[in-house]
Formats: sequence, C-alpha cells, structure tokens
Amino acid sequence: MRRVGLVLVAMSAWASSAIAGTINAQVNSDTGAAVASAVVYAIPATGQVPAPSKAASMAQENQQFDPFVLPVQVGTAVEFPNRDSFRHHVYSFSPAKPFELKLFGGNEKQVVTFDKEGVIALGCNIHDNMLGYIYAVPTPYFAKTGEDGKAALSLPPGAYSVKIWHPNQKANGPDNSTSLTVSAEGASDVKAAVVMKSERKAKKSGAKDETEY
Ligand SMILES: [Cu+2]
Repeated sequence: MRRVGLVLVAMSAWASSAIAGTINAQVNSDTGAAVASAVVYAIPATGQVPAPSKAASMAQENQQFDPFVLPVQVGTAVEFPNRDSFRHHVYSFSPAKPFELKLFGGNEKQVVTFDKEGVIALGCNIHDNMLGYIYAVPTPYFAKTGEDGKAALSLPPGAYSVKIWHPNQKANGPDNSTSLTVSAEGASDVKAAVVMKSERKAKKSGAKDETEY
C-alpha cells in the first residue's frame, strides 16, 4: 500500500506542474496604440483557484510608486518598502482596501493584505505627484502588459473568462471579457481594444517641503 501512495503523490505533482497552457494577449487602445501596464487575468470557469502564493511589493523610490500598477491575487500580503531616504505617508481611500502607512525611509517596510477584489488607488500625503494602483483579482493567473501591449499567461488547461483592466480605461467602455478554453497544445490568443481616458498631463511636480507638512 505504501507504494500506491507514492505513485499518487508523484502523479499529482506531475498534473499540477507539467501540463500548462498559454494565453497570449495583445492589448491596444481604441486608437490602435499598444497599452502598457494593463492587467490581463483569467478566472477559471470552475471558480476553483489555489491560494495566493506569490510575494508582491509596492516600493516607493525616487518619489514614485514602483511599479505603477501591481496586480495581485485576492488574499496576497503586499510589502511596502520605502527605498527613499525621506519619509512617505501612503494611503488609500478605495473601498476595496482603505489604509494608511507612515514609512520613514531607509528601506523600512510594512505589509498590507488585500482581501477584497477591486482597484486600490494609492497616494502619498507628503508627495502629491505620487500615484499608483494595486488591482486585486480573484485568480493567480494574471500578467501585466509590457510597452508592446503584450502579456503571456501560463495556466492549467480548462475554461476561463479572460478580463482586462487598466487604470486609465474609460469606466463606460466595453468590458473586454472573453470566454475561452485553454488547451495544453498551442496558445490561445486574446486581442482587446481598451477605450482610454485622455492622459492626465497636469501632474504636479516636486514635493511639498517636509517641514511644511
Ligand atoms: Cu511620498
């Protein structure tokens, strides 16, 4: 009987790691330009997903959030390291996770767990120019587009609903969700045209003097 147990363990390890399908996504704007930093995520039709296991980090560096957009699976604990030598006061008023963190610099970090699906817009009370986004999705299968608008997801074969999100998309644009079946052979292609808001060009530059704060 011991031998049977061993075989079962080996088979389940094989099933979870060796068979993977691929989704190749291309995200453009409605005018045809490649869209960077769009989140492409695939929700299994079964609704069953493994618990979050990836580490995630939203740094403050050179008076900016890094990255600008951070996709995470719901339930992920995100580190907030301050890599600047001066302090930041990070906050969110977003319903998916309101919080504030006073970070005093020199790589001090704190951790926040994002336990609800949705958009979390980040700001800093000291530096008005700082803007970043965490997007919590109910799946571990997600990727972010590069400058070329491309993203690739590796995921188990099966039926999925694929969705796209970008912080500058128009709220009343198409939802761009696609249903597809991923197989172990060959990749599935997804193309989306996201209707974007006009770029925010009037970003304030420079910080308030810390002594004024
Ligand atoms: Cu700041």
